[in-house]
Amino acid sequence: MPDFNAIQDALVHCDKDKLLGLVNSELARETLAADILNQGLIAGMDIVGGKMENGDMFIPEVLMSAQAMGECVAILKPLLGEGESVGGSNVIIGTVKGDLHDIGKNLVGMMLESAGMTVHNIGVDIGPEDFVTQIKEKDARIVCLSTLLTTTMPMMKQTIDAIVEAGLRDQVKIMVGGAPVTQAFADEIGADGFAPDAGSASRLAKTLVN
Ligand code: B1M
Repeated sequence: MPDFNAIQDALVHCDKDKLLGLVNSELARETLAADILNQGLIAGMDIVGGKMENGDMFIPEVLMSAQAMGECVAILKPLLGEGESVGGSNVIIGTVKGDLHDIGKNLVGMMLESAGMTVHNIGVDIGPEDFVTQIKEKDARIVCLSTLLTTTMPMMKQTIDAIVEAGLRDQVKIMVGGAPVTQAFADEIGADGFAPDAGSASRLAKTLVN
């Protein structure tokens, strides 16, 4: 039986060495990478979020957990295949201005890459004008906007408005996501699609380009 609780516990206690050891031993036991990610790491990060909210964990500790998770995700990355591939689609993915969260956005980028798309991960705290520049430079067909903060959700609308103003709206499909984002919000701001997690983001991207 996989021990996802031990993975969650090591993540919550910011114990990177233990966490890496646990992830590697689950892989050696042939536990699926997607299960380690979803039931171990993402579930553990939810506990971290609750503790952060209650004041039981502070920013430096949360950062250490996030960094440890990032290293584990890098190990899992080659094993997170997503079925049939869709080549040739240039994707820009970034976290909108004012927001520095990047783990979920990076996971979405990885899933799109494993679906065969060319992904340009342009980072965090990206302003509308930088998205516009990158769409032009990379000749993008899909733009993915991520945010985890309710305070930066309006920045998604501002980014879409800037893409419209730059005359690029017909060139790109725009996907939005991140914990506070909903389908209703995506509709309200004029996005082409919303996905609640990395797996569905990859499926949505395939639908949008076909
Ligand atoms: Co922050 N933080 N944080 N944080 N942080 C949250 C988001 C929060 C919910 C914690 C809490 O209070 N419970 C809260 C937001 C509250 C709100 O706005 N409603 C919060 C806050 C308040 C803050 C600060 C303001 C704290 C402060 O300074 N007082 C600050 C903001 C800094 C800033 O951005 N300007 C801050 C800082 C940080 C750290 C730097 C310490 C660190 C980030 C490190 C990093 O990313 N490199 C951090 C972390 C780690 C979290 C939590 C604990 C975990 C986030 C995470 O990585 N989850 C988070 C609480 C939580 O989410 N439970 C929290 C795992 C990740 C796999 O999930 O990112 O949701 P997620 O991504 C999912 C889906 O959302 C979706 O797919 C992903 C994979 O399945 N998805 C998309 C994401 N993007 C998508 C795009 C798509 C489609 C799907 O299409 C385009």
